[in-house]
Amino acid sequence: MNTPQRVEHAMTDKGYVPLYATGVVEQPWDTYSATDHAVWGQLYRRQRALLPDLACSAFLKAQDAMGMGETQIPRFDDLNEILARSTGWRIIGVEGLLPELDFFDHLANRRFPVTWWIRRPDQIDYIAEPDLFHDLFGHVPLLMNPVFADYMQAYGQGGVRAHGIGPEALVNLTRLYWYTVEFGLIREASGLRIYGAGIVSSAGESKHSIQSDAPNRIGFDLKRIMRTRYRIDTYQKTYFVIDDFEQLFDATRPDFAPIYAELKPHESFPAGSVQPGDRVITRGTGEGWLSDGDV
Ligand code: HBI
Ligand code: FE
Repeated sequence: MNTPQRVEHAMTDKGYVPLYATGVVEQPWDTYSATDHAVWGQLYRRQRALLPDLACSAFLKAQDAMGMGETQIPRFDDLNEILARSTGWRIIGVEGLLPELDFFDHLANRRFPVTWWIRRPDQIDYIAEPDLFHDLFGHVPLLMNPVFADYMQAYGQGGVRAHGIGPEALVNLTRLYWYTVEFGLIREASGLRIYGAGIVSSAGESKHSIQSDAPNRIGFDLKRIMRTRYRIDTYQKTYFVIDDFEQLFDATRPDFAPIYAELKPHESFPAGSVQPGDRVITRGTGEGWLSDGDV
């Protein structure tokens, strides 16, 4: 495998994070080693064994339709042929986490940035930053769903606007991404199911988010989410549950500028709190929660 083009480390609200070169790169598929393909295969098999009872049907259906499999790391070009025909989205290769405005601009133009490199075997269970497995296995399948695909674009457009409004607006909007695109749950006839990429790409959190008594599960509420801090280094203390993807897309119809202004004087909520007015689906026991570390 080539070497990722890491540019610098920067202190952010999420701690000390690596920043990468922002250019779009061709997926260097021929440079993946047997170990890289084996890491993909191991992660793919483990998640696909777990997810039939845990992930939402749209995710599972889309992943099959895209032809992702365990034998080798998928080629972006192959996935793009299928994506282009279904929703007009396209994946592009990137070195890793992008500055927010670059990231939003890609989404606003229906381009999803996928990290081209995959984690090492000793990082199978946890990696702090997005790699190819998280981006491709976790995020890309739902881009095949027309309503979710439109939500992602609307989010990117909202991100570009929030970036122009200021840092507090961006914090509000980032929480929406976190509690939906990364860690969202959806109600299906068979029960609660996962759609968030951060969950479907994690064996531990896939089980925890659906089966554990520890976390709160609360009905989706845009302003509530925008005020809620989150966890980056432990399982979430709270998951927000949508009824369908239309609910998510509809939430992005209003102009967020007045909402940011309304929320500005208010304090944020701790990640594990239950608030008056919450539609509580399950109130968590809080077992195993660390008392600090919300961001
Ligand atoms: N860059 N490549 C990449 N992938 C992400 O998921 C990502 C990013 N940059 C910023 C970012 N996510 C977050 O700040 C979200 O708020 C959008
Ligand atoms: Fe992600």
